[in-house]
Amino acid sequence: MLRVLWLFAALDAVLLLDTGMLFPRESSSRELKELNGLWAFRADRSPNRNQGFESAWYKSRLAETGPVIDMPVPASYNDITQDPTLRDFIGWVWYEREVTVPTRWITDDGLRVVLRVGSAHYYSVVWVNGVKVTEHEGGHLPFEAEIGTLLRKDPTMPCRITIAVNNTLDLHTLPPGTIQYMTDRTRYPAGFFVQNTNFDFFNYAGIHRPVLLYTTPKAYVDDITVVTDFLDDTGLVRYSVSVKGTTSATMKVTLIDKGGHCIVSSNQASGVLKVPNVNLWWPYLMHENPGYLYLLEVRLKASDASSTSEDVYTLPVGIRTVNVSSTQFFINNKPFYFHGVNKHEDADIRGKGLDWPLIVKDFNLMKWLGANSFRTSHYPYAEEILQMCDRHGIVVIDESPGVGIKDIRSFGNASLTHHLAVMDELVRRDKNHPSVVMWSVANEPAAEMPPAENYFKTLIKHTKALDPTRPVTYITDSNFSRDKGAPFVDVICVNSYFSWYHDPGHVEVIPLQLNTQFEDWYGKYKKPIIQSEYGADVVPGLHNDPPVMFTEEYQKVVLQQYHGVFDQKRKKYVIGELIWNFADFMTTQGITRVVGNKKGIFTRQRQPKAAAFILKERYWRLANETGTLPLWTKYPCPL
Ligand code: GCB
Repeated sequence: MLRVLWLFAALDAVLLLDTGMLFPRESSSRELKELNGLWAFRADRSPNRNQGFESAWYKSRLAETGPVIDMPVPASYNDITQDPTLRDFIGWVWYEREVTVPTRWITDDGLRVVLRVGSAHYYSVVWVNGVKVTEHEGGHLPFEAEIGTLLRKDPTMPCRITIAVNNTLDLHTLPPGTIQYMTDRTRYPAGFFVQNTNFDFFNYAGIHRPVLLYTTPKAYVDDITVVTDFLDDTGLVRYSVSVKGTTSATMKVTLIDKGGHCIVSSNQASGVLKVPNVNLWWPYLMHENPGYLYLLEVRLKASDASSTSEDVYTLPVGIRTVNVSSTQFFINNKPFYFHGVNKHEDADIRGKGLDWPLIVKDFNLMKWLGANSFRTSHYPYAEEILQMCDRHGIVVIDESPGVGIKDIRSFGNASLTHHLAVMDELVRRDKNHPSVVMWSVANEPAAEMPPAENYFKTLIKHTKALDPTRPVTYITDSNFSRDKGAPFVDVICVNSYFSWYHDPGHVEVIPLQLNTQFEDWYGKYKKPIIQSEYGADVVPGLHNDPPVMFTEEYQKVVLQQYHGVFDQKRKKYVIGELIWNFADFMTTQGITRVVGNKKGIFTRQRQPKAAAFILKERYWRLANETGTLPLWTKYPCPL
């Protein structure tokens, strides 16, 4: 009974946003039309980057306003052409695509037609046939607009979608940045400016995730929230369905197992479903059958005087719990040790654009490596990636785009308000993913600054109120002992680069310094610790023995030095290790980066460096010690 009450309490946490953001899925009541492919594209190169708005480029076909080029969607635009000014472009770019919408979508005024953008970086304004339908601040998260009403106003018009996207970062965006104008005319031409940022990845821009149209009936399932628990072998699924477009509807909610059998159903919009002989959702390498998902099918029937409609939405549900003690992290009440990676959404040519071959390759590499988890450094990843995590049992620390908050002006009210809104959007999108076990609100903020205390106290409290079922953290650098936000986190996540940014070349200091790091922080805060980053750059193919920085040998020995300490501390309070980084990735140009950050254990093209084999051996050994290998594997690791 107590469990059930707790589940109710957990679900009462209401998101401040007034609409849901369910992943678009086809069903017997919902159709979907992907708009991926080639769009017309034009960068606004006018000095104030505002000509597109002044001349209303959205009012006519983009090709009529000036020269356009082909631009693939989804993709970053930066690496698509040979033009360095487009690679480094800052300001508004314009995308346009004309779509033919099925006639019945227009004639049937019982349908909603929704235009959805998976993500666009950074600020977007969207028009349909010259009429503004929405705008959205922030990359990495989806936004939508209902456009059926507009299309029906003039059914003879085609559906011309124009999206203007601006990648400019300022003190109040997430991540923050500043624009610096260079006014010394002896050194810079007129109008010269640069975008400064405090993060270590290329500020790729454009429409990064799928754009699509989908339909729902007028009375529709707007959102579903699921919180799970179990008692002995009975699973508990507390759900709540929010409905829009009707006040009188009937509902049937059914939980279906993998074999397609209906396990339990209800006629209520919210309640607790009891699942006998539950199959829990387990992480990869913790159970023989990881990533077990049920389906929660919601059928909503609504009628008015003239007609009856049905909306059907099906949500995958994994039943699992997450808890934290002062020394351990538990999934389904069993200790869980994170042996995983940090990633980036990053690849040749497509930049941060969603790319299925890359996604599947990365999952195959993570499984080959024996990784059971990753952190979405340093922003929310595509929902398609989280769905893969749910299915494969890869555990996720889900991070907001709060990276590079270093300027004291970025701790003010405007920044905090936006950061809170981003957390609302992030939790709204990702709350139902069993793979997501922790929220990370930021990476390496200047947490020693006085305003950081109130900022993080508010931010973490807010995130916990949004989702009381998951721990909250932010990722700290080695200033942790002066860290003003640390008292509020549930798990301490610390990044350190001993023998790299400090004492370069001296790998022999790693054990002592790492030991001190762990003992200091555990001693002060008595919270479990994840080594959330560690690593070293390698130019692939560069060799030297004895090891020298930037060689494959050096990366190997750095890792081995860290691992010795992890092995001592994981018996006490260290609950995970995440290598920086899974793969090499692009950064802005600078004297410490040789065509990007080279701390990957795989190259950007996903070929292993020598250290990948060290990590693979270790992760499979850890899995063998702490978990249960899947049926298809044999230690030390599958071929
Ligand atoms: C860090 C950052 C990460 C960088 C990494 C590095 O602490 O969190 O974004 O890429 O160090 O390689 O310097």
